[in-house]
Amino acid sequence: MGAHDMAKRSLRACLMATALGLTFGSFCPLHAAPQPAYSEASHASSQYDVREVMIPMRDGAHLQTVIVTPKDQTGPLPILLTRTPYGIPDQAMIDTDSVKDISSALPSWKAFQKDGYIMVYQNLRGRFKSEGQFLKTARYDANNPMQANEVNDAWDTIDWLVKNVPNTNGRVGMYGVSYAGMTSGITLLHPHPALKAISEQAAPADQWMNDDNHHYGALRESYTFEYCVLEQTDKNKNTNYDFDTHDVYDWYLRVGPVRNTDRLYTHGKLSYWNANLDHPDYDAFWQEEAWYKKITGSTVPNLNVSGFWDQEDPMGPWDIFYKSQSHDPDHTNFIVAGPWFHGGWQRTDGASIGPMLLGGHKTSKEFQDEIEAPFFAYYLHDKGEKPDWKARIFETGSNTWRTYATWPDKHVSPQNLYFHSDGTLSFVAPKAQDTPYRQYISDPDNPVPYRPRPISPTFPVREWRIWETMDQRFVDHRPDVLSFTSAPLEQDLRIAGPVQAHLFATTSGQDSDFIIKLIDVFPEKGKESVYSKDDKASWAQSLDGYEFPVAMEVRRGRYLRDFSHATPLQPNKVTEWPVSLRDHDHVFLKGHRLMVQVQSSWFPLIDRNPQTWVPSIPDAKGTDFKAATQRIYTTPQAASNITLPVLQ
Ligand code: PG9
Repeated sequence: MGAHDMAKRSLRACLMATALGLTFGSFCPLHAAPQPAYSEASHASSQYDVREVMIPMRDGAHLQTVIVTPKDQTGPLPILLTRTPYGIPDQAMIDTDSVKDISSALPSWKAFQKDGYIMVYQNLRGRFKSEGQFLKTARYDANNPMQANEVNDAWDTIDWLVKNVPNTNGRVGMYGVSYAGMTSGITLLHPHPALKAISEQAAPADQWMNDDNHHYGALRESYTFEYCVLEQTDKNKNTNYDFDTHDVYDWYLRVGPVRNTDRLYTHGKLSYWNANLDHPDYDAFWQEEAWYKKITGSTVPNLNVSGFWDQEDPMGPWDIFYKSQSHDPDHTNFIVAGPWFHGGWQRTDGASIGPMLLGGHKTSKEFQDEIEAPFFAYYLHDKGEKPDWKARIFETGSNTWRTYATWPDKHVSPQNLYFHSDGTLSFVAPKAQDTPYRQYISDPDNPVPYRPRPISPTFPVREWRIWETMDQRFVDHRPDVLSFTSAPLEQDLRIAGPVQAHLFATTSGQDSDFIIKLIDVFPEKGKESVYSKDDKASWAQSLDGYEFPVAMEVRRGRYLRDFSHATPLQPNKVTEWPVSLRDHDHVFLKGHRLMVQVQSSWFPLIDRNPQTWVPSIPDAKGTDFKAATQRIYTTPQAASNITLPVLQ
């Protein structure tokens, strides 16, 4: 039944109930103030009243919503709203405090309770009991007020909440991680007047350019496929794909060209997955999804939050932050970033990132108590001070919270770290030399794994969360991975700001990928790690000699010239590959070495590039995949390097 039919049914039931003189149970569009306001279920709990309601949207669809009110509420409170596709917490979760296990109810809700909030959780349309169709899209057409989208659904929800929930102070905040970050952030495009503060956290902003689904057009094969299974298989649950192998590297290699996933297994059931395959280029479909481009400025105070080791949406918060900066006269646009995987600031205490300890800090707790809660308290309760900073960043290496009045910091000076053909790395530009390049063979039949095998499925989440912190020694012996390493640093090297690689490279093929990793190599005898040295079982987890990735990125050759139109590369022609490695704040400590690794596959995170010319990679044939010779140039004219934002 479509949303429209549901709405008609609801209206008919309402009319009938009214005619019969009954009090209508669920919200009725004919009643301005429905009686009772809370319709479906109301539960007793020791500390909270938990009520479930179906809130009507403008097109008649009703969205399943849980309202959690503190029992000891003495006066009007603000509302904090989270909108999620993953399932809202039920009574049991709230009572047992197990809400941390799902992304819709974040642990920091407890940190908020000292100030007092009415917490509201809503399932997005089409998920669980919410009516309508799950959109799985960030589209928004300002000229079509009846369009079903997350901007209008948030607007209608807030409008209903301020009119129907008793004893509020009329102010609403929104927050959430990832999908729920997107549903918070996207309200910047048309905020309800009662929406006074938001915190988008790890929100995707441009799914083709650099978030969940693609990075510069390279398809994030395993994540995107498994995510679509998770959300598009069954309306009433999150579904994990049931792989028939322990090592999904094998499964994806066996599948071959990406379209085979659908041909062999999912048979058209995953519409969003198929959209990814049908739209390999940055076409109108993806440009419409890149919702942050419609931001005109900081329309609602917004605390953007990002993790430097976010394996899903590393770019979204920075895109939203930078775009909102274009018009921020009241200084209401902020960013917080730290040593966290995707949503890590809500899921762990943040005392370590991978095996690296963070100097006794509990970065997540510090964020929740000292940044996030005061932010909402200021805007929703009039408590405390307005933040007088632009960026609060936990810098790794020095393990220090930094406060920046501007971001990037004005004192940064860009310095080039050059690759040399003898495998070294230094701030000295290369001189003319005998060997102008280093080379390797990239073979799509034997792609470089993105983390040590066996590779577990993305869901339920196991190593997936922390793979970006994994020791890169697991590949640096491979003949198809080039490593460039510096001498041990004589003093600390502090970087804060955007990191940008410039690769000068050739391929013997007509298309190719290059993956670049900037790595902090720990001394052979050094730092303590989260693993005890006495524990022989965890010897391999010591930080001694650890190759810790600070930044990693992929670029796909067919989109070097134009993201919207794929074009072949000219074989063996030296070409510059600019690769943005995003913003970072890290200190490479004295005695550590810098390393750069270059490779041409990252599987099955990124789909394999056939390295021959095909109009669409998902639709390539098995025989299109061919080995290619890759050369990385290190001459004065073609000096491959990484530009680091160095703070003296
Ligand atoms: N990274 C997930 C996601 C967000 C939005 C769209 C698709 C996926 C998430 O963690 O919610």
